[in-house]
Amino acid sequence: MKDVPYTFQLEPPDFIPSTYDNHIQRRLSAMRGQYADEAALAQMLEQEDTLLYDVYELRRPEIAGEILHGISIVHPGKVGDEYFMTKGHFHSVLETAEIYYCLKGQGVMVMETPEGEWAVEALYPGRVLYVLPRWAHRSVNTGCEEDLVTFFAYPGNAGHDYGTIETHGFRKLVVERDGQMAIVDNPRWQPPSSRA
Ligand code: S6P
Ligand code: ZN
Repeated sequence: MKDVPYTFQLEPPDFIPSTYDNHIQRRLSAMRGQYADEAALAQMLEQEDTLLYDVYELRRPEIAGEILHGISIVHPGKVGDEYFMTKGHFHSVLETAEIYYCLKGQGVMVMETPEGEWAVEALYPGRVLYVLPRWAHRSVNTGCEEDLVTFFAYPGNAGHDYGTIETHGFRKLVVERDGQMAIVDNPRWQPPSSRA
């Protein structure tokens, strides 16, 4: 971890930071239960535990006042008709926001609040997205061939709650229908008020 001000480069075509501390890779096997078409996921897993996304982090103390930041790269592909996506999470400290800046590719951010309000915003190069405090977020690559690359920054004390999304999923799924991106209801999702 650096103890003097620092810079790093984000260069095309890959935008992998010129320096980073942590490289996380998430594969298909980490997404069991998250895709609507479980048979398609099982079938794909028989062939290969495909890499879905990479995250490159610059390490900072996980405390208020710091800003955690890095690069997220979601690769192109689908499970059934549902695009490759991140696991998605709420921040453990709900009242913490996040900024995303899209550097490459085409995609969307799927978001929702604990009360079930939802939003989907497009991501494309040059686009900045402000994820409000309290909104869970998942990035989805809707492109055919290109990676979806975003720079992200969020408060050091935010933490991650993956469990709520793992259990209930997001309210909306992003799928391909007749060659186009479509937003559909997640059949697994229940209103927060009716959850056990
Ligand atoms: C962290 C921030 C991103 C994600 C990354 C992977 O708060 O939102 O760095 O960690 O896009 O997504 P996930 O849902 O697997 O953490
Ligand atoms: Zn986040």
